Amino acid sequence: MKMLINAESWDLEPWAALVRKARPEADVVTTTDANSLADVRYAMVWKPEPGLLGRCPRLEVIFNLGAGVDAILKDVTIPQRIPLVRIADPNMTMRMTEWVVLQALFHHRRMLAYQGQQRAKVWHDIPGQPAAEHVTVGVMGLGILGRDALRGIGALGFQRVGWSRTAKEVDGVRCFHGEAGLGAFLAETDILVCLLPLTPETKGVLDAGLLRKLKRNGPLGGPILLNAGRGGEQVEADILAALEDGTLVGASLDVFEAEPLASSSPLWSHPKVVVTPHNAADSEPQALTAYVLGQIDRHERGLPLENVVDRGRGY
Ligand code: NDP
Ligand code: OXD
Repeated sequence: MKMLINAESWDLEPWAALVRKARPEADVVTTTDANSLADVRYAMVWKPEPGLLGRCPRLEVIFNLGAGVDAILKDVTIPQRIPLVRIADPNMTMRMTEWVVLQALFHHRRMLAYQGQQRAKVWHDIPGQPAAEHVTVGVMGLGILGRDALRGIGALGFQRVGWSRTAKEVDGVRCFHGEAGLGAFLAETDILVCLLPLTPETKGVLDAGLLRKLKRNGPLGGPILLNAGRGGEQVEADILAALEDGTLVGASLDVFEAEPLASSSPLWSHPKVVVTPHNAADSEPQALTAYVLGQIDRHERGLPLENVVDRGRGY
């Protein structure tokens, strides 16, 4: 089998070495001239250069080395007939759950304030710490990542609500769906977690109008926003304004409208904001290579590929 590996700004050699080690018979290429691409059957890619995949005449399956496919779907030259498989792997899922639990607890336990007190050498127990059972975490996106994050959050005793496009049932979680369910979902939410894919429908969804619908009289003094979905889902000017006027009391953002986040962005030094560099759920080469090779194995045994993206839906 011949495999192409291509990823914007990544060192490709460790990935190629992993594939060659697991499949010594594999012909792995990272070069993109016509000769190299002629017999490529599988492509393992992350934000590949536009037009590249359309130049592989014998391509059978594309493996997107991430869960989100918004970047690759921008390339309209990729033939529709080629299945696009995304990552859905326990290693990545667990990392995201860690990020959500960490950030939720960070705000719940008022760590921004305690860090400020520590710097000022102030010994003060801020009164009114609510128990987790009195705080509701609401997750937008009840997919692989959203459901596992809710599992992790549930283990700590928080109340849980979730919102998705279509109706869902998740044990212990009050589920809402669609435009009609959004208002009621937000009205119950103290800590809002966005784990939505970026699509035309979700672009800019985290705006002033939505933030104003979050629960106003909750035990944390106001709502908190955690976004590890995509930066295109948030309106950063609205988030900053909401933090100023008290519509939000804190935020943790892993993704941004433009990445890397510009040094001029006020988010970097905002006292109520935690910034992480789009690494909530990093891609670990060993785990993701094993996932891709497992899928190729299924494909070659005539079994259906898993986690094939619905391009019409956009995720
Ligand atoms: P899934 O495809 O498994 O789940 C997506 C969920 O979003 C589904 O529940 C879906 O609803 C819901 N959804 C999609 N569109 C809408 C909409 N218009 N309204 C309401 N709900 C909607 O995705 P994953 O859980 O695997 O990943 C989610 C996203 O997380 C990725 O697309 C990516 O952007 C981001 N991500 C970020 C990472 C990081 O490091 N920051 C790492 C990995 C992923 P339904 O179930 O009804 O279809
Ligand atoms: C992903 C990401 O989509 O890392 O996997 O953002």
